[in-house]
Amino acid sequence: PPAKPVLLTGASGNLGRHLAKELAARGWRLRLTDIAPFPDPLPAGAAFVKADLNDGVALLRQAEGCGAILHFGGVSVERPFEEVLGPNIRGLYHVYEAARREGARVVFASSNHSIGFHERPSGNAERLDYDCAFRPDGYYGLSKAYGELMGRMYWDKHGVENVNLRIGSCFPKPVDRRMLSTWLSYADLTRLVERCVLAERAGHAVIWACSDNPASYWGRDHRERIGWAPQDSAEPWRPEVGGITADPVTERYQGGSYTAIEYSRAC
Ligand code: 15L
Repeated sequence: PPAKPVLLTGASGNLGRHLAKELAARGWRLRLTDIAPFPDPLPAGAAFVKADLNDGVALLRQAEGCGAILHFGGVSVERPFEEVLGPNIRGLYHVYEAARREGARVVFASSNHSIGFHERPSGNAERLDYDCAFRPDGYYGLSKAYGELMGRMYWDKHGVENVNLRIGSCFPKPVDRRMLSTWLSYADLTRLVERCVLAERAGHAVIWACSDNPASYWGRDHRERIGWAPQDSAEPWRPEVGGITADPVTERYQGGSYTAIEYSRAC
């Protein structure tokens, strides 16, 4: 386990709950926080404090003495701008200021929606690399792009290390056709987060956080630097997941249905 405690925001969310349980089982000392109460029995060695990401003082207090902040908090789906602003934009600033003060590394739950308006590749040759242009597919995706850029700035200016996980679709199993490309298993997520914290050096890193899916849209990233490779694959679920949707916008872009929300471009 890491030498210092680790702060986990968004601890009461689906991924937060899973990480809290798994990392605590590996002997990690965890500080958990969320605006919602923690719904499970508290794992051994973990403490929970209810707090809003808008509250910078609370975050500074929670991060005291921590060696890493796993930032999984905030709005996790497309919402109106005003709902995204506080938790996802101001909240990120509070996380990074706390990390700067503690000399802590940030592991940021970014999303494929920061690049969602890239078209889906028709073959392996066209896989997207980590340094592709941001093409956010809504206010949520825009907040994730902003978070990655904030990591870029805090590394360049203050030497705050950060790993930005462009998570595809992290669910117990793939449930639609797009997830044959984007699915990330819970087990691959846990191993990824472990490496993000334990790796000797991170700098500013970007990782395509999906399992070893033959149909993946994504190519090069910084996984070698942190020593991670996915072990699971979405492919065994192919017979179960069903066909393509009826919506041409959803089917055209990597972000899927998020790209079609309030889509009003005439072409
Ligand atoms: C996300 O960023 C969401 O948090 C998650 O609920 C899924 O919608 C996922 O993207 C996805 O693209 O499948």
